[in-house]
Amino acid sequence: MFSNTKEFKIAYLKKLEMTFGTSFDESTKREQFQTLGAMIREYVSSEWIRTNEQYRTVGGKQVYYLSIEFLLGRLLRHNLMNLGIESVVTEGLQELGIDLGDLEEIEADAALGNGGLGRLAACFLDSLASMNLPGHGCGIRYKHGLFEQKIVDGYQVELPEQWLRHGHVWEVRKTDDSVEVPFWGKVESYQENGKLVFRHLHAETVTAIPYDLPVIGYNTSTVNTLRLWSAEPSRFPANIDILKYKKETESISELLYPDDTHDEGKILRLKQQYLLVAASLQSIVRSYKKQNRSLIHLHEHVGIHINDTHPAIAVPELMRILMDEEGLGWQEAWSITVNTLSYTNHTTLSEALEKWPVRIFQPLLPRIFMIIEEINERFCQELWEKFPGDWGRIERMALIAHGEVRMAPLAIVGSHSVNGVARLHTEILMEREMNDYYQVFPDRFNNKTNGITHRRWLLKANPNLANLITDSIGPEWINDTTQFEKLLHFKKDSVFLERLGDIKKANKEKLAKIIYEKAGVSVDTSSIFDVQVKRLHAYKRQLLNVLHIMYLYNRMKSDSSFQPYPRTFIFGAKASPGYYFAKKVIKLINTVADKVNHDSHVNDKMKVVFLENYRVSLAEDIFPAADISEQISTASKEASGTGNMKFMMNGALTLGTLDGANVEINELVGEENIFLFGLRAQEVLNFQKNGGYNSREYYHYDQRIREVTEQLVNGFFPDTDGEFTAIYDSLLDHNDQYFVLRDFASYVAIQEKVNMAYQDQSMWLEKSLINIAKSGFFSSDRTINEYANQIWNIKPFKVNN
Ligand code: 26V
Repeated sequence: MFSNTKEFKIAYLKKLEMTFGTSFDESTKREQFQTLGAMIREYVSSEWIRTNEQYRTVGGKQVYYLSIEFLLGRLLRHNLMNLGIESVVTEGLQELGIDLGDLEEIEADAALGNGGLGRLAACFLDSLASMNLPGHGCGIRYKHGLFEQKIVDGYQVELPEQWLRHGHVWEVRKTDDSVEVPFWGKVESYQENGKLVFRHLHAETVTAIPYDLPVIGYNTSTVNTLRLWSAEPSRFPANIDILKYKKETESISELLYPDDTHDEGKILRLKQQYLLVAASLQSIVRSYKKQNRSLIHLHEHVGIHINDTHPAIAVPELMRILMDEEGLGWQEAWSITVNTLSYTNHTTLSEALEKWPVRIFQPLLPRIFMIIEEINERFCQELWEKFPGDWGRIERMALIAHGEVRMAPLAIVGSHSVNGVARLHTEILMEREMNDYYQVFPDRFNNKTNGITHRRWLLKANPNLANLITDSIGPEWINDTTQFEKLLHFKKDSVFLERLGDIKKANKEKLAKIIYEKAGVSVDTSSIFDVQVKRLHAYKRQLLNVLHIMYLYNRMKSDSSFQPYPRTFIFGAKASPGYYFAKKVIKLINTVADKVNHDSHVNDKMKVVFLENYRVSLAEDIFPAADISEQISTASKEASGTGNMKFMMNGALTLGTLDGANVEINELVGEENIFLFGLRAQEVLNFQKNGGYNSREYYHYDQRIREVTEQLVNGFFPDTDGEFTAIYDSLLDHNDQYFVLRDFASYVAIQEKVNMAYQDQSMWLEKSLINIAKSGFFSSDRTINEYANQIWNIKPFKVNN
């Protein structure tokens, strides 16, 4: 299509005129962006077609990653980079007077996810394609992604997100591949040729329309597919209120995680999950059958991955297809199902473990419910034989109990592999949370420590650091992240370290500009950039971070000899719209920021910044600029964390608890190159099991704690009457479930160590270098290789062109 700048320019101008019927001089930035996007998509289409064709005819086993979230972010520069045409395009545009950076800003983030789980899915897609692995994503094309956050008067305000307003240039609508998905109705059974058959009658059907996105591998011909489903009305059934039906149908793919505090919201969420599963499985089976293969061998050619429990209905749905549509018997269908499916758990928090009331589940998905009942019956029978008389165990382990369908147990029983996402997390699953199941299926459980794509989070987000690495150790690290370790040769190389310091400084200046533009705060780029960016949740303890800032403020006000090294505390976080406590913490951060930033006694030494609307594209500017990575969850609560890995890869030092993947970070970099504090996971779990923690004691014995907690409620912050009572109560009346006060002293002490350490710049840069050098382990290429070899049994397949 084009192989040099000149050809690119000609093709680009022609495309722009043809698409928009306008001359280049008259065109808007948006038209210029859309033109470029459309061109790139066309550019990959022949490779996309070839990949699909060869997968169908000569390729081996393929895997499908079912996920209710894909947090893709922007795709323009990522795609250009992976295609290897970034410089041709940049130059061509430049010659036309266009800055690629400006066009990039036009693209809306595809924010079809909340946080870590969705971003992990996006990183995995990049690794699959870049390593020539036949792996595709299946998700939902939400009309509105995660809400846009505004901070008004210190409060979070949620605006509907509108990423599709101008269309999504990367997608292709595939009407001909649409499938029907039935809800409600009744199931009838009757005998046919001596066999019991089932029919789903009077169902309300919706049409699932797929929109395909190309997933372009780095420097390879592989183009995999992310298929996102959208719900539309089917042939309008007779005698119904058409408008109501249309609205109800379209609402299925309207919103990410609709509010599910009421039954109506619960029904909608369950509909979303079934839409994803039923549409994806039909489409997978359809394309499998095109290969003229019998479904008896499905698991030899197809793997289906259940990302958290949201797609766990894949277990009964695959059983339904194999039995009701393909006529297989139970035993045969069950063995194919278990061998095809695998499941990842992403959290042990009980409020996030899905359970559906039978009264909702059964009428909405009547045939699926029947199959779960049968799976449950047979499973409980097996348990009874294994543990005769142990009623308690059977009740704990049943898939349906106390009027609820339990999704995690369904996924465990119906999959051949169950994995956690970091070593500690997997241990906690096996030894505690899922120990009952581990005893029955010890071989199913395994660990796959998370990873991140170094192509987006280093090569793209931090080009200067990427260049320094390439200059120093050659470019092989891009395809093989074990090469990162070669950087260790430069530990004592002052020229290298100085360049590393300069790059960090430049990245901080870039972020400082953004901070000034977005938040109106000017920050000192020689201060320590101390960053906590992640979803807002009590267990992640943004509160501990703010209380420490309040303590520093108090001490600086009362003791003029106390002169800590200058710091900029940076926060970014969205709170779930119905999560009262989390929203109060956002208000508190902004209230403290206001106080600190306007107090001339302290504001040359410290600033507090809350960056609104934290999202993938903003994250790409934040990670490269951080000095300190705050990973301070209550030990045992964070399954893995992946932001911790992004910071590390960009040379920030971790300040954290021994939780999630911080455990592996610590092991890799060694205790001198990380700042650890706080309770260990085992201690937290013991307190939770046996009691013995009394937060009031810490309040009484630690004057610093007394002062900061009292300031939440004593008018210290003007016009905040009653504002922070819930926070105060959580700490003192509800015994501080997340051990904030218990870990406070240890947190203050480690922060003092950070102050000392930062003042020896060459030492600091050496630590930073060691972190980068050891971060290769956290490439999602490593993670995906483990999934491919140990769970999915898929092999790289080089597409021929
Ligand atoms: C989500 C929510 C949303 C509403 C408020 C309550 C609540 C509680 C927990 C969750 C977690 C959902 C699952 C999830 O996103 N887990 C994250 O998965 C990441 C990728 O494996 C992992 O790095 C994070 O530690 C884990 O929290």
